This record gives sequence, structure tokens and C-alpha cells, in this order.
Amino acid sequence: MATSRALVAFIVLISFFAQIWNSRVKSKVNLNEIHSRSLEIVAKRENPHLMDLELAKLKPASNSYVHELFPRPISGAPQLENATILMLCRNWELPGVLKSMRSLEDRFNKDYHYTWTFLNDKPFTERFKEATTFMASGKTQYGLISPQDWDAPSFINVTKWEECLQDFEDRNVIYGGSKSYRNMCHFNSGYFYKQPLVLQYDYYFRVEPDVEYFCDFQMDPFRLFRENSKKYGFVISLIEYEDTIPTLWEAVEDFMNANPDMIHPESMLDFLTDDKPIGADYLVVEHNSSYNLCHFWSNFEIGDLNFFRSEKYETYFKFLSQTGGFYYERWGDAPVHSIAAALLLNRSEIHHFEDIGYTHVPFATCPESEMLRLGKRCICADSTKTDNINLVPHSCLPRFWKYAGKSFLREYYHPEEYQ
Ligand SMILES: Nc1nc2c(ncn2[C@@H]2O[C@H](COP(=O)(O)OP(=O)(O)OP(=O)(O)O)[C@@H](O)[C@H]2O)c(=O)[nH]1
Ligand SMILES: [Mg+2]
Repeated sequence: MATSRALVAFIVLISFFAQIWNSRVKSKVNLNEIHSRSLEIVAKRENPHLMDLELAKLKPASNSYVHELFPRPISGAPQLENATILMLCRNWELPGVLKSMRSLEDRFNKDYHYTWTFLNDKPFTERFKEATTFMASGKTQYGLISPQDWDAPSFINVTKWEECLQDFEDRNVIYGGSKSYRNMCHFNSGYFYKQPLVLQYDYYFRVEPDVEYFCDFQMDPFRLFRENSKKYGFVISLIEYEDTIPTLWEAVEDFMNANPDMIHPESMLDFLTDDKPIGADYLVVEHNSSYNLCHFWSNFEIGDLNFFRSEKYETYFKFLSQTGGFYYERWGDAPVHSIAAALLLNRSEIHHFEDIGYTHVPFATCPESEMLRLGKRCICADSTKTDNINLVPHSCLPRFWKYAGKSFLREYYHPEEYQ
């Protein structure tokens, strides 16, 4: 009797463990299965017309490269470049810093582990260092900017500066009354690439607090840059507030006249000066100089640091800085970088990342191709449905396409990096 009771108890026990084991096996995620299911969905949606174009190796405005999407998770250790992710920020911005880090880690850096470099004009707190170190998938490093690199240069006339600040504030120019904003723009224009922690790198990826990346990267933008000799990359291009740069273009013209040899023979000067309508929508903003106010939005930037450290760029920056315009007006690093890239580089060295969804309030961009949005698991929509800025009248992207052409993802994708 006792033996049969023990036997029953034993059987019950075995079936109990078997059930647990079964449920564990069943709930195990099979990534390969998920991946092939995604491919089936894509196959159903594949447009035969696009496939024909693909076979014919045509590259019209349609996204004829969609077949190359849906790579599997990255395999092993990918090839790395000499690059860092760079953020200038303040201690109190920590929540926004972590938000941006979380997004970029999830969408890109968790596969690569590039080092995060943080810069600040005040020492970072232990709390800041601790939280960012935990959030990063790679190393973190923290740099303190010297007063010489951060504060207004000694030739700035303080009385005149105060008057200008008041005037800008009275006219409600955005950040018009802020001294620190001017230091920041001056620093971002001429000093970030010379910081001791940054000097060791060839490439940087600029990140700001409170931004978000909407799509998986599925590629290393630094590698793309090196292999394709790219020097400056952006995602959003739009027109600048003219009130912030009343005499910037005058200074740029003086620079061009003084240094005609520095302007690249294949420069994109036309991107900065042409204001003829493009298609049905065109820039409607009036401007007082021959600069059409188009610039790359520099809160997202991927760039070659050697370009900024070049004699050409250094001469350009010093020329602009000694006019005092960063302080008496409120020149932003965005138009300053953009004009430099457009004048000093070959237009082929400037890259639009059409496949990176991104937002920094108040604008957002999202890949136009639906297949691209699916394949990169984007959480944004094309310009017909959302606040996507790509094709609105104050976007300069169509003008960029006109003068620099359009690039295609399949030219950069490395299938061998994926399982
Ligand atoms: N360390 C430090 N960083 C700053 C300072 N001012 C701005 N920054 C950083 O410089 C970058 C640009 O400043 P933002 O305040 O974001 O300027 P913006 O993007 O034009 O404007 P909003 O984001 O709309 O406020 C961000 O990464 C900021 O964290 C400053 O005084 N000290
Ligand atoms: Mg910002």
C-alpha cells in the first residue's frame, strides 16, 4: 500500500516537473522564427514593380533597395571605428541625458559599445557619472572644459555685449538674452574637437539631452563615413531664424574673398544661395542677404573630426570668431557648421541619413519608405501623416537632394555583419 502511494506521488511529481519544463521550452523565444515570419510579411507586401526596378538596377526616387532590409541581430564583434559618441551637457539635464542614451543604446550602440564622451563647463557630479556609466553599454569619460575654451574671448567689449543682449531680449529673439547659450554656440563651433578627450578620435556622433531615435540603425554610421569618405552627416535641414545671424553671411563673404583657395571646387555654395522654388512647395521666408538661411540642424551630427581640425576650418572659425558675431549677435553652431561643410567640403562628402528616424523638439524626421520603417522597426510615420519635417516648405532637404543627390542604404549595408 505504502509502495503504491509512493509510486503515485512520484508520478505526480514527475508530471509536475515535466509540465514546467514544457512550458519553459514553449516560451523560449526563437529569434530565427520571428525573423522568417518578418520576411514572410515583407514578401507579401513586396511590390513586383519595385522588384523589376531592382533587377534592372535602377535607382529612381522610389526605394528600390528594400530587399536588403531585415538583417538579423548583429553577429559577434563588429568591426569598430576610431569614434566616440559626444554629449555637451549640464548636471541638471541628467534625466534627458539618460533618455537620449537609452534610445541610442537600444537602436544602435548596444551592438557596438562605442565610448560615450561627456563634456561640461562645470565638473560632473558623482550622481551624473554613476547614472550615465550604468546606462552606457561601453565606456564613459567625462571632460571639464577650461574657461579659455568656454568663456567669451577677451576682445569682446563687455558693455557693447550687455547692450546687444538687452536688445535681443527686447526683440524676443530665441535665447537672445542668454550669455551661456552664446558660450555654448561658440564652443560647439570652434572648441569641441580640440578637447583633450576628443583629440584621440577621428569621428564623433553628437547627441543632446531629450532626443529620440525612432528606428534601428542596422549599420555603423562611422564605418559608412570612413568607407565612403564622408565628412559631415545630418538628418534634418531647415531654415535659420535670420534675427540670430544678421551679419553672418557678410562675414562669410569676407572670408571667401580673403581665402578663395579654401572654397572647394565642388562645394555646395549653390545649396546656400539658391532660393528658386523646388517643386510645388518652396521657401517662403524673406532674407536680407544672398544666404537662403538653409542649414543642417546640428543637435544631430555625425562628423569627421579631422575636417574640423583642418587648417581650412580653423581659419574659417577664427575669421568668424574675431568679428564678435557669436556674442554681439547670436550665431548658432548649426549655420556655422553647415556653411563650413557646404563651402569647404566636396558636396559628395556631406551625407543625409535618410534611414535614421529622429526627434529633438520641435521637429522630427522619419524614413519616407514604408518598407524601411517596417524593416528598421521605426516608431514614426512618413511626411504625409505626422510632424515629419522632411518635405514641408521650410525644410531644406529637397534643396539638398537637388544639389548633392540622394544616397541609398544598400550602398552602405554590410550583410556579413549579421548572422
Ligand atoms: N555644459 C553646458 N552645456 C550646455 C550649456 N548650454 C547648453 N548646453 C548643451 O548644449 C547643447 C545645446 O543646448 P540646448 O539648450 O539643447 O540648445 P537648443 O538645442 O538650441 O535648444 P533647446 O534644446 O530647444 O533648449 C545641449 O546638449 C545642452 O545640454 C551650458 O551652459 N553648459
Ligand atoms: Mg537641444
